[in-house]
Amino acid sequence: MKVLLVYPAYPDTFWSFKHALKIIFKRATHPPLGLLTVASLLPKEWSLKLVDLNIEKLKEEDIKKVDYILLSGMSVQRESAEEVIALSKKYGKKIIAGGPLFTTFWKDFIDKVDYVVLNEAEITLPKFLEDFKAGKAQKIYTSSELADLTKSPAPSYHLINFSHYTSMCIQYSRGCPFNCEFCDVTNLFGHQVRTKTTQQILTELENLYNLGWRGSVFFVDDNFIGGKRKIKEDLLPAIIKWQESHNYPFYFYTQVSINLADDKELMQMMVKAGFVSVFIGIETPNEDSLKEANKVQNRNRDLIENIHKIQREGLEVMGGFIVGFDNDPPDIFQRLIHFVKESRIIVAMVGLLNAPPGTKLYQRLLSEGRIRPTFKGNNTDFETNIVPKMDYHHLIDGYKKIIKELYNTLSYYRRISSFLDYFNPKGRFKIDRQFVRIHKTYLLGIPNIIWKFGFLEKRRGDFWKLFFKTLFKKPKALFTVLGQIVSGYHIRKIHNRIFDNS
Ligand code: B12
Ligand code: SF4
Repeated sequence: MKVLLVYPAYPDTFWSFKHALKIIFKRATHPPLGLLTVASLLPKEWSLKLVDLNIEKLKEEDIKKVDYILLSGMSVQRESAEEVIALSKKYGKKIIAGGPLFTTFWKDFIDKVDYVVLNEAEITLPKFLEDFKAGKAQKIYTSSELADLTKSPAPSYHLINFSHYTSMCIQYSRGCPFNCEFCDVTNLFGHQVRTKTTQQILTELENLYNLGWRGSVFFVDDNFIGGKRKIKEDLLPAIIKWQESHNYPFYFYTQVSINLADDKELMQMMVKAGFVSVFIGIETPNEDSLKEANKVQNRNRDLIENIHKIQREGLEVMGGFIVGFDNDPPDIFQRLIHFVKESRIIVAMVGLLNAPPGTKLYQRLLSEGRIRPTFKGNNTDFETNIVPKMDYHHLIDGYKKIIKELYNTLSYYRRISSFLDYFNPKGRFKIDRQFVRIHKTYLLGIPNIIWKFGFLEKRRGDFWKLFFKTLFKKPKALFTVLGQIVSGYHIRKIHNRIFDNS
């Protein structure tokens, strides 16, 4: 059996980082970990090829040669997924579809693909394969049971070409103990935090290492600190030991909840293990909106001080923010701008409140007649599927104001500079020289960043000020700062395009 695993292309969005990737000679930020895991669940005798459309085009010869297409994707990749389906049909190839897009919107695809194998493949795919072998495969496979991750196979990393990606992905846990109204993570992966074993993670790190990867690794967990005790007692000590014995080939980033700030020991262990940054859903500085969103973990705390605490321990904080809550007051935009500047968060992903189907927010707004049919799955493109309480035009104007204020070059560089004043990368590991040597990003990317922002772009003087400040005062933060400069450039480009079209 010859199989083609296809990952659809992202549109040009905040998270695509397309404009930044060009500068550092890369094609995508992350490989499709879902498909790499699915690949490991398929019969060993099948011949597999993976095509990530963010890296390369789907060639007609590739389709012609295979028996089946396995298609994955998120909601934002719908357009590209539809194109893959059309092309596969043109050559009479059968499609097996799975992953978040199809799990959420299977009804839209049931007549377009041959099989939908939904939810977690560890549960549904073996059942499908068994029936398939017996010649009695059904149209749809779904399950409310959640997978035991200790039985999830190591991803087939060998199917991808590392040199095109900025970061690899690894997953320790699924699920989140919290219950934020707008989030579909718990709907897809449950409340109970399920984890792989420490040994599985060490094997996966070892696999990446043996295949030659060096540099950034994203722990894609919904909330890496969802089960604190296990990571403090077991996982982190093992990663620290592994990193030391391998001369720190990797640095990590992940997603956590704000209560990380309450645990100094945990922050220090994460830094020692090689974590350099964390993404936190801050959402809003407005207490009533946090209450409305059931964001209990963010309530009744000094969020700015908490963020500073994490930064002082040596972790950069990226923040997710949302405007458009029912309880947002008219001055929310100004308050949010002030908050981001005070917190010294450089990359702040500010989005409009959207209600993904399946969330509690979706149910509530549906019953209030406030759901619109347009859900694209991307909350940073000035579109929303909800009817906000606030006047829609006031919301969009306010949102644009935030973006303009936070992402103009001067204000962005100033935020990096003030972040540097307080950021303490002392506890950070010494970077292994091999990874600088091996990684194209550093060999070619850094000179290109310096050339572009120091000689070609606007605000060159500000770039050099920032560059030398980092070099002399916080040299360990140099990669972070250069990375942020490139990210800011991408975000500006994305927003300019959206402003031009609106
Ligand atoms: C890493 C990640 C990213 C990364 C990289 C994505 C990548 N290349 O894989 C980045 C940061 C780029 C990203 C961005 C976004 N993401 Co994201 N992301 C994740 C995250 C945290 C982990 C994904 C992952 O690797 N999981 C581990 C693998 C093993 O799980 P999996 O992919 O789900 O695959 C399993 C099953 O789905 C299934 N499966 C998957 N594919 C297939 C295919 C077949 C044929 C079969 C049978 C089964 C199958 O089997 C796998 C094993 O169980 C998930 C949350 C999560 N817990 O999964 C969100 C998630 C996928 N992202 C989501 C969203 C909304 C986004 C953004 C739109 C956010 C935004 N507001 O802009 C952007 C869009 C990207 C873009 N460029 O525009 C949603 C998708 C919801 C949906 N229904 O589509 C999720 C589920 C989080 C959430 N609930 O909000 N994301
Ligand atoms: S903490 Fe994050 S992952 Fe957990 S429910 Fe809230 S938004 Fe979702």
